[in-house]
Amino acid sequence: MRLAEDALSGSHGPPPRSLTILEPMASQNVPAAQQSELVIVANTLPVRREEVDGELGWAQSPGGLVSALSPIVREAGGCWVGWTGGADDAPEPFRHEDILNVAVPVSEVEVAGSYQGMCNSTLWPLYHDAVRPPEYHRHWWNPYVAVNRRFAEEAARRTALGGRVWIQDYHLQLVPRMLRELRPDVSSGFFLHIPFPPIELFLRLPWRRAVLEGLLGADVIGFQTPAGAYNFTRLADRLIEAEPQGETIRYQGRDIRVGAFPISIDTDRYANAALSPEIRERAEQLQQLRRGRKIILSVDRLDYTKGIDLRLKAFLEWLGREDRSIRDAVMVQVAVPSRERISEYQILRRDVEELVGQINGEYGELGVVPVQYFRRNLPFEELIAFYLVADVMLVTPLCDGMNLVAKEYVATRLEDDGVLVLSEFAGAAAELPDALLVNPHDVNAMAATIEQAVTLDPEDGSRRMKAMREVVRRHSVHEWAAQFIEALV
Ligand code: ADQ
Repeated sequence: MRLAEDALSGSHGPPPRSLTILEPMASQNVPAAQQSELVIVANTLPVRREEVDGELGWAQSPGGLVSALSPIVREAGGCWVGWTGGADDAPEPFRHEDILNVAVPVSEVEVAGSYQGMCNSTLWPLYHDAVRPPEYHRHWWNPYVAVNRRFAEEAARRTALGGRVWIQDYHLQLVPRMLRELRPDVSSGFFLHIPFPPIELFLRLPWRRAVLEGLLGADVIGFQTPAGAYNFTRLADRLIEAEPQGETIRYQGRDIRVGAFPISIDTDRYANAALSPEIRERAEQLQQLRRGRKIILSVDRLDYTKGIDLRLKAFLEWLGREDRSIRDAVMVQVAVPSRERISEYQILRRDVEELVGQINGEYGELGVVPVQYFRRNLPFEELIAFYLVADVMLVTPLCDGMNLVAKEYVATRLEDDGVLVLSEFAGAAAELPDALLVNPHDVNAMAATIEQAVTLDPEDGSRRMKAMREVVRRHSVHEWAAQFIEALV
């Protein structure tokens, strides 16, 4: 059944401000010779300011996306349009390691309305199963539109005739359509890093039609999982006159490809790091943590979608078993601070820290602490050393687009040992069915799975890890990026 147009606008006043009427532009003050065949558009630039020899310069940002895309963009003589992350901070376009970085200015009011508001307090919780209530504020929508328009205009200026533009993530969902209006000659793709929600949730969004039409401006729309692609296709069928036909949607005379492009990691980088003598030495030092106990590790951004609080409750429950004690296992929770200006994140931090205090207070003994909690960003080498000593890796998000931590752990287990406990609701579960899969909302089941993990038959564990390692070996982030760009012809 298709929803009636009236019903769409009726409950929310007039239909959303039209996104159209952007005049097509040819090159707009960037000479053709300086335009790029391949343009990446992402919320942030692939570089960040860093002090080098006492002087402020630019350094490549950490993270899989940047390391996967940089070589491809470089090879294509390409350009990256993004925000520096600072309010009103827009240095002139500059080259860094052969990539032209074009900074888009975002004002302080826009950071509050678009980034913290619409992106992180509306879209983020809504797309993650509404595990926290999304907030809908009309005064956040206009800054979101304005920021998207600025990104689209910059991408339009920078792209060569017939070039390709790849737009990343939920911050920029209106850009594909705006770009099409400005530059009908370019082909564009959009990739969503977070889950695309079921229609029943998406329809709550007051600006649902504008967002859907924004996305449908792309030629290729990629999701982490087939479920995301399915949700999107079903929505397009219900909400507007789009006709799904297998892997494509026919809309306004165009065929739009919709599919799953599961992201991965730089597998070789993790596998090589696991062989590094310095990192192995550091892992040996970390073994001191063990003192006869199993090491259970979790590594997350401190985000309410990651299920950190329920996981701690499950560990508490496991410790309470008659046959278990703090001499059997230590839990190491590493949490990198995130979005700290948003109140839901402040509440989460307080809850997590209270739980850690409760467990350590109830069960700890002099010199034996059951939960080791580190609220910080670990350097890469230290992260790998932690992966190497972990007997059990608990990755239990309530909802997650993919979850790279699960894949990173697997990639470092060169001896096929170690047990991955993985949430059914992480995109990674679709590719790693050999993990011990768990429902993160079910604290009893999680406690039982922790028990299963610490007692798993080594042969069974090794078979599972081998199969998972093969998956991440075969499909790295480099293949992911190449496949998507190839689809953009
Ligand atoms: P994130 O929600 O940020 O990404 P994730 O995929 O787990 O989640 O990536 C986090 C990255 O940060 C990993 O590379 C991890 O190693 C690193 N990290 C986390 N905590 C750390 C710590 N304390 N110290 C150092 N490093 C830490 C979004 C989506 C995901 C999707 C990715 C990529 O939410 O579902 O997998 O994008 O598409």
